[in-house]
This record gives sequence, C-alpha cells and structure tokens, in this order.
Amino acid sequence: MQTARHRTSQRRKPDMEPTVPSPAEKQPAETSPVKESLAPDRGLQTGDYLTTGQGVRLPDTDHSLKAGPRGPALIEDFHLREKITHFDHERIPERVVHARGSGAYGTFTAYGNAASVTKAGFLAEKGRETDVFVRFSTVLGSRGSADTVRDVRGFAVKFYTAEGNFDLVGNNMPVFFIQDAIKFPDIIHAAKWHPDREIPQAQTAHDTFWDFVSLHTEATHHVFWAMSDRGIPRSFRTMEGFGVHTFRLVDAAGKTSLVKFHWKPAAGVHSQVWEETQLTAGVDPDFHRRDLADSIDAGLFYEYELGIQVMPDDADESFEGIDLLDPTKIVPEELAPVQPIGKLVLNRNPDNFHAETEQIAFHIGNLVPGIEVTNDPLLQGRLFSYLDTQLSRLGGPNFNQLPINRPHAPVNDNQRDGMHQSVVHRGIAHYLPNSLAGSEGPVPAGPENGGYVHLPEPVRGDKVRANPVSFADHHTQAALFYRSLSPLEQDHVAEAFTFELSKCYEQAIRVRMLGVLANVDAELTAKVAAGLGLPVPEGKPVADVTPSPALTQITERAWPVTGRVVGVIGTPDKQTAALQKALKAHGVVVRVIAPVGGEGVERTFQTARSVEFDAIMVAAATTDMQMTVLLQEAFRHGKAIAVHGEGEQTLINAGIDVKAPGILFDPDPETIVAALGRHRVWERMPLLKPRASSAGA
Ligand code: HDE
Repeated sequence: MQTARHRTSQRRKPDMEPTVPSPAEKQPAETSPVKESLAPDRGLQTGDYLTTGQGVRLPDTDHSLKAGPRGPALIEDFHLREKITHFDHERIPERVVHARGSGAYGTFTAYGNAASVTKAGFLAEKGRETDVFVRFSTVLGSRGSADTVRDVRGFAVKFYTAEGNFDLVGNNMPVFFIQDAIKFPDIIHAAKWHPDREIPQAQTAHDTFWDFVSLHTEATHHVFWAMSDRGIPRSFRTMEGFGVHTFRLVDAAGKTSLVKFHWKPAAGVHSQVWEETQLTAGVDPDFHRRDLADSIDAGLFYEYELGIQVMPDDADESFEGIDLLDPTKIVPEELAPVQPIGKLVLNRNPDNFHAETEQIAFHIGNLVPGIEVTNDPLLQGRLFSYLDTQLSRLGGPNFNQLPINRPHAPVNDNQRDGMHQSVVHRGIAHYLPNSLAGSEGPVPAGPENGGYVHLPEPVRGDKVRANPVSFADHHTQAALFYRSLSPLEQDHVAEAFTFELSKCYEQAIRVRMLGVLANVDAELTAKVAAGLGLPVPEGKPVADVTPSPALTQITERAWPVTGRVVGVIGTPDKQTAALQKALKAHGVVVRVIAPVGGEGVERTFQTARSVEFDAIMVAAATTDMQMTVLLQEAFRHGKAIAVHGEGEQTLINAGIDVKAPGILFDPDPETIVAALGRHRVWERMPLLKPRASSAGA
C-alpha cells in the first residue's frame, strides 16, 4: 500500500544547512581542515571513504574479523564492536505519552492585530514570519502503533521566535480528562494497555479506562469529545488544535487579558467513519503520517489559522459563569468569537525522523514576553513535567543543543558541561556577577531590553489539596457538546460508547458508565443501553443548554479540497488524464486503479482499498471481488461515487443502488470538487441500514 513517490520538491540541497546553526556555529569560519568534521553539513556523510566513528578508513564492513573463515570472531575487531554497540543504542526511550508522532516545518505569519492584547513580537508585528516545527501525535499508542485509532491527537507547535522559543503544546480537543495534573499518571495508567499482558494497544475500549472514567466524572466532557468524530480525524490537515488552558496575554502597556488559543484548519474539520478507521489501521498504519509527508512533497501544504478567544482578566477569572481555570470547560465560540491572528503553513518535511521529530522537546514553560501562564492546576503541573521528561528521554540537560531544539534567538545562558555537551565553550567567566568578561556580557535584560519579567501578581492562599467549588459541575458541558452535534454525529457518539463499553469484560463498569451518561443526556443513555442490552438507568440529565453551532462538523459549507484523493477504476487513458489535470488544478490527487500495474497505474485491483480515497470514479466494467468490496465500503462510508460509461454495470454488479444520493453520472470535475468539499454524501448516511442498537433505541 505504499506510494512510491519521488521526493524532490522540498528536499534540501546538499549544500544547505541541516538545521539552524547555533550561535556557537555562527562563529567566523575556521581554517583548520580538522574543523571540517564539525561543519554543518556533516550529516550528509558524502565523503569518499567509509570510516569508523573515529574517522579511520575501513576496507570491509561485511565480514567480522575471525580466526580463519570458519573460526570464532576476534574481540580485537574494533569495527564490529563499534558498529554493533552503536546499533544497540539507536533507540531513545519513547515518550511516555504521545509516543506516535509525525512532524513538519512551517512558517507562521502574524496578521498584527494581536498587538492589541500582547507584546509578543511574533504575534503582534504585522507580517512577521516565524519558523515553526509542528509535531502531531496520538496519545496512547506506542511508537509503532497505527495512526487512525480512536484517540486524542497532540498538536504541538514550537515557534522559533526572535525572542526565544515559544511552545504551544496543545491537542485537537479543547478540554482534558482531569482538572489537576496530579491525576495524570492515573488517567494514563488507566487508558494505556493493561500491565499484565500489554494489551490492548492504542485504544480506550477496555476495562481499566472505563473503570477510571466512570469513577472519575470530571473526565465526562472529554470522553464525549473522544467518542465523537473528533477522535478519528481524516488527516492532521482536517483537525482543529487547542491550547486547552487559559493563558494570560500582556500588551505593551502591561494590560492583561485571558485567552484561549485555537488552530483553525483551512481545510475544515473532517473525520473518518469508524469502520474506515479500523480498516485503515490495517491497510495503512501510517495513513496520517504519509498524508502529511506526501502532501508537502507534492506542494499541497497544510494550512491553519491561529485564533484567540479574548476574555477580560477579571478577579474571578471567569467568563459568563465559566471558570477559565477549569480545563474541562470550553468557552463557546458564540460567547467569545475566535479572532484570527496569524497563519501557519507547513511546507517542509524533516530529513531525519529521529533527529527532528523524535528528538524535539516541547515544554509548556517555553514562554516569551507577552505570554504568561495562569493558575489552571493542570497547566501548573505540566510546567514541571515537560522539562523533567526530557532529562530521561534525551539523556541529560543539554537537549536544547540538539539542532531541532535550538532557539533561533542567541543563547547566553552560562550553562556548562553535562552529558552530551556538544558546544566547546570558551572563556572562564560563566557566572554572574563577574568582572572578568569585560563589557561583553551577558548581563540581565530588563523589560526595556526584552527581558521576560513575570507579572507581579499577588499570590496568597491557604495550603490545601482542594479544587474551587466552581470545578464541580462535570456534566453540563458534556451535554452542551453532545446537543450541539448534528443527529448523525450524535449517532456516532452513541455507537462509540456502545462499542467501547461492549469491549469491557466487567458488567459493573458498563452499568456504572451508563449511570454517568444518565446524568448527561437521557436519549443518548437509552441508545447506549439498548446497544449493550442493559436497562436504562435513572439519572438527572442536564436540563436545557444553549447549543454551540461551532461544535458541529457537518455543515452545508464546501471546504477547500487540497490533498483529497480520488481513485479512478479504469485504465489510464485520455479521459483519466483529462480528469487528473482538471482535478489537480484544485489540489486533488487522482490515482488510477487498474487490473494490473503499468504506466500511470498507482494501484491495482489487488492493492487498492477504499479507505485510501475520498471519492471514487468508476470508468470500467468489472466483476472483480476486490473492486466490489471497495465500492461497497466507499458507498457505506458516504463517499461520492462518480460513474462513467460502463462503470454503471460495475456498481450494479456490486449491489449498489445507483439512484442513491451521491452517485454522480458523468459529472464534470467541478461537481466532483463540490462533492469532495462537503467531505461526505451526508444525505446517504441515514438511508444506510441502521445498526440493531440504533434501530432499537
Ligand atoms: Fe502532555 N506530556 N501532559 N498534555 N503533551 C507530554 O512530554 C503531561 C497535557 C501534550 O509532540 C510529555 O515530551 C502532564 C494536556 C502533547 O513531543 C509529558 C499532563 C495537553 C504532547 C507530558 C499533561 C498535553 C505531550 C511526554 C497533565 C494538551 C506531545 C513526552 C497535567 C493541552 C508533545 C514529552 C510532542 C507530551 C506531561 C496533559 C499535550 C510526560 C503531566 C492537557 C501534544 O511531559
């Protein structure tokens, strides 16, 4: 299922630096040939001869040194020992959460309007461009797990600003399972595999997760997001991102506001359907990673707008009755609109997964002047965790020297030594105050020189282990979310709860979770209970809420179709070439699916699966079983199916109702684009045979 593609468009030229050099590397060029080994392009290793790590040239790397061709290996074989030892240590510990991730470089351009709320130059200065690296991830799975599992997605952005690095380490859901960081090990232990057998991998459909969240009702709102279509995005291109916590912005005059950060994808928010995600996990476990890398290679860049919701920095840190320090709550966009303040374009693939995507180290405490944290207790604990985790993951305190982590601002931190020190520092006065460095500095910078001066906020309180009373409502916003969804999305939520709870072994857990749902929404509880074959419990469902239309994904709007994929069943000919050309103008990728391989064929009947395509065109008659399955899946998953010539017979052979919505006869390219822009043929979905559980509800 791999796409063989030539990656040329964004490849870095050999003479370009692999990453931004540190200030140390920007010293005047050294003349000594010895220093060549330290040149920025040393990562290319394109020298004439193979060497050991010590630079000794090697005559043979295929045979170990032995006492005769049939004899034992000799311990004096320094090349064998060095080669194997390095190999043995090639892996670093995977992240304890968010282990599975994919990254890309990009550029953030500020619109300038944020100057009214923050002095952070990369947001406030109109047109200022800032380099970024973004890492998308799943939370629960191991490094090698599948991309399309039901999970929260990480959306972590490192801005290499002129004032230092700022990391916005967010997720694709705006709330979190817990209100206090001290519960993080509990939720993660419960959600990850069971420790006895290390199963299940990368999923929450098991006893310990539902045991925990049914006992710990502050998770309820987040669980609703995870069970919704947000948990199974179509691609990283079609996800929103959220900073989750409320941050405090400070403008040039020192005035503060409370804000929530949002990433809005230019392509809109779109998801897979559940059966599709499961198939994709087998057909192409790298589905999201591949889409990101292939899209960038093809020049079909991912784009997002950064937006902020701005709330007054009042003493009670609340807005419209919502406690802004509670990370299980959103502020509906209808109450505080998301104001776009800049644009992000992801336009360059990393060259080396390990060096860049794996070694990047995010930290929510990487802040720049103009952006401050709040006392959200989840955020406060994270301030400790990220730095701490890098010490064991990246092996010591010098991970900031790794090229991917180096700030693009000058670093003068007086830090010295430590494991993996890669800078040869000079001078003796690496302490302050000193009289030996002369007038060279570094000296502390006040606010007038861009120093990060924390807001002088008064702090007082009793030492307690307690939450504010305002954190106690765990159900209202879950109902707000659920009731803001379209009926189809609500069905998906009901089906997801039913699926996951069905996978638990303990009946008591199912019953307890139904009890939680009963305190949110009666109709949903009835649907899930029916699916589980359990009685509907009594509860106190949330009374009327004002829905937030911004939360639904299914709208009338047609979104840009950049990067969408159309599969054409037929053989490459003039017609497919013309279609390819017309759709390419919209950024759509067309792949021909033919009985056998050949020029212009990207998939054969044997290798193609429906999940790889957003729409299908059938331009040939066939009774091939694999194509029958492909078309039935595409039909079931609500994908547009275009029909040309003898293609109609193929659909009839596959038992597909050719009069159903979204079967497009001889459509022009614009009609296909319009269908792709709506993501799915939503009108068809309710006509499909409902599941017994939904039917019974
Ligand atoms: Fe994280 N989280 N987290 N998290 N998180 C990590 O840091 C942690 C939380 C998020 O692509 C770890 O470098 C605690 C919320 C992302 O490299 C670790 C708590 C949100 C990533 C850690 C949270 C996130 C991480 C693991 C509870 C959304 C991946 C490896 C207070 C706003 C970053 C690492 C990447 C990674 C701790 C909760 C987002 C262990 C203690 C809430 C996107 O430090």
